[in-house]
Amino acid sequence: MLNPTHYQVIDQIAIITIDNPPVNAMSFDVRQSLSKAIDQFNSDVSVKAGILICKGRTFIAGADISEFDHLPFKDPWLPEIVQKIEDANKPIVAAIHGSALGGGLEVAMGCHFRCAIESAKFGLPEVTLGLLPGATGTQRLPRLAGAKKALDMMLSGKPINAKDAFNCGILDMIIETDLQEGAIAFVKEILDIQTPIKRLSQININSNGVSTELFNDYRNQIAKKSRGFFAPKQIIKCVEAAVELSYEDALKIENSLFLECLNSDHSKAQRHLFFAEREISNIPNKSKDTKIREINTFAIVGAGTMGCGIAMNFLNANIPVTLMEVSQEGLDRGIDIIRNNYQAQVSKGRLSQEQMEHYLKLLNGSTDYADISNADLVIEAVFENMTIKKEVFQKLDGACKPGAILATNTSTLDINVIANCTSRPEDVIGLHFFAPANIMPLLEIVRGDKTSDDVIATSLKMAKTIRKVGVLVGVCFGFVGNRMFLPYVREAEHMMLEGVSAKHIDQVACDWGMAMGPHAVTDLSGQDVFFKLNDEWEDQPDDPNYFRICKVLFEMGRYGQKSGRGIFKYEGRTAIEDPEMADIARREADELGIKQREISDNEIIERMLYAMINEGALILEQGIALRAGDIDVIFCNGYGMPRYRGGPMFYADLIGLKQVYETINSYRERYGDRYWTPAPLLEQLVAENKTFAEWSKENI
Ligand code: 3H9
Repeated sequence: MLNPTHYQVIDQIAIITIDNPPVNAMSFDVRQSLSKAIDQFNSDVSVKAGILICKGRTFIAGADISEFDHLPFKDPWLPEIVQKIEDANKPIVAAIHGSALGGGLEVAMGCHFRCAIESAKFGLPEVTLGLLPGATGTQRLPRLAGAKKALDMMLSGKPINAKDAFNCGILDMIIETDLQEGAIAFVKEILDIQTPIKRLSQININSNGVSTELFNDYRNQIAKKSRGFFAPKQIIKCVEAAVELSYEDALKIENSLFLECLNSDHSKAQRHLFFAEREISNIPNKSKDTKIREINTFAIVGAGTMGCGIAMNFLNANIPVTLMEVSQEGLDRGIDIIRNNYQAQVSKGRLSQEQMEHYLKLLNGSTDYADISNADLVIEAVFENMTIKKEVFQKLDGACKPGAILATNTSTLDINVIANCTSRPEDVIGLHFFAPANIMPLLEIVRGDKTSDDVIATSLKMAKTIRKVGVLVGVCFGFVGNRMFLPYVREAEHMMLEGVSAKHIDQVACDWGMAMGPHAVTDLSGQDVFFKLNDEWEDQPDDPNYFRICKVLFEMGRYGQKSGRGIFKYEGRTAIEDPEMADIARREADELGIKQREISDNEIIERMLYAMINEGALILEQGIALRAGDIDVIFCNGYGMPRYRGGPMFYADLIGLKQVYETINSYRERYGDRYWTPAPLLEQLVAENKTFAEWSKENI
């Protein structure tokens, strides 16, 4: 057994140190060794008090999430450890740096006092994993900080800082010197003035202002904010129990609801994403010697909506950026877009006026390529047209210094063609942001055939700097996200021809959990955008049904939200069903010889998702995405897929690939081979009884 817990005595104070890199997660070895250390502490007559502290970059960051897939848990389990600490016969103080998260904060709340350095963070992020704080956290935090604060922290999952933690009672002291020295001084003070030990399980919750109404308010809040998620409702139940029942009885509820969450598909999906989002930085065959290029100066070419949104990412990270346009008028318009975006945030109280002014000061405008000749990274965000992009890249090639990274924000075009029109294709990469670019977390990092490893590594690092989820993908039409999204929308559209209303299709997608229905999305991006996007695609299916509605709407000038009418009618941004759409669909169906019929909700969701999954399988076998998990990360960060579904490939693994395969074959019988031929990889995995996740592990 490893022994990650050390016991040492200084001035009659036991220093119990956990050392389990990288984040001191409460793995079995930590639990077992900590349990022994507490036994030693209890029986050590030479000590008067103890300090629980951690080595490395952080305090305990929670239970070891990787153990959650291997039930039953090995004893001693975390709630027992927390209780054992609280039951200790002498005071124990948690001394915190870094983050005390989840089980880490629960362990700290088992201690009798808590002190921390000012930079420390405190949180119960279990909800982000589809869980609840199941090591007595739902019972202790309301006792320490009040039911409202506890609910806010547990339902948002967001950590708070030391000052806030001190103000709400979580912390007894903020230490301004060295943590261990400060904690020792704090313990000595407690001993001197004989401060009574605080055992949270034995104190009552302050129920002032806590009523049924409060809980109902939270239920209403989560109905909107956390639509479809399972764990938030269970968290509220636990806090309600904490207020209404004895500690012991309420704890039984916490325990049983924790297990329910843990075994739910939601939590499995969210845990999968936790690891998948960390795995994206793991690039196979990357040499350890790959250097990161130093990038300090940034420029964006193209001050349209996209370019401006991209620029805001840098400004928001306090990084100066130069925005370039060909005309002064276009540049002024772009700067206005950015100012108006920030102003809207100020009006909503999300940003201070001062902060906005600060960001705007970081923004420079230019209409001259010479002004960006010194940029370390230039992102082109001009009109989505190959001729224009080539022109811009030739200019960049001439203007930019050697070693500058030249990136394109194209969403579909061939990066290799763009790269090859420069004299330095190794410096060219795709950085595909998603609209609205200042908000959506996803960034597809598209490697061209000649993109150098250091450009890839630098881009991945840059994504983290501007707080984007950067996923490395390969070149093909639409890369990963748009390539898979097209079959999803194709089916949604085709079902309109078959007689299902756009509203109903969108409702089914939203009931499944999507943030928006497919038709609302195409109306938002623009039917013109979807039409042109397909039109640019050399391999567009030779099929008159393909995106037929989109084509007709484009020809009618019904572009969507921007023209007030697309698939829906718009009053402001509110979509209203347009009865004319049913007529258009019927007319087109007649012309194409498509029979209209009733389609079940099950078929609606299956056709959209399975078409997407089948494309995902092709993408995997072609090496366009490195892992199935990368595809899942893309869809949950850029396409409004709910995290509790875990992404399309996880969802397919969960349903079972055999079922997906058989269903695709049944659609093949009805609709033909063109769109419904199962991907060879899907066929292979069904034969081998494997999942996409297993295949990804073996093939990385
Ligand atoms: C819980 O506590 C349940 C209890 O309430 C009830 C139990 C009964 N476990 O994020 P990073 C790994 S649920 C296992 O890149 P950073 C991570 O995978 C838990 N592994 O670092 C990565 O591995 P690799 C509640 C974990 O500096 C490496 O550590 N707690 C865990 O950007 C570095 O991670 C949470 O949800 C873990 N708990 O951020 C907190 N945490 O290098 C989860 C991390 O192989 N953790 N790893 O890819 C975090 O939020 C961040 O890791 C943290 C550091 C902010 C701590």
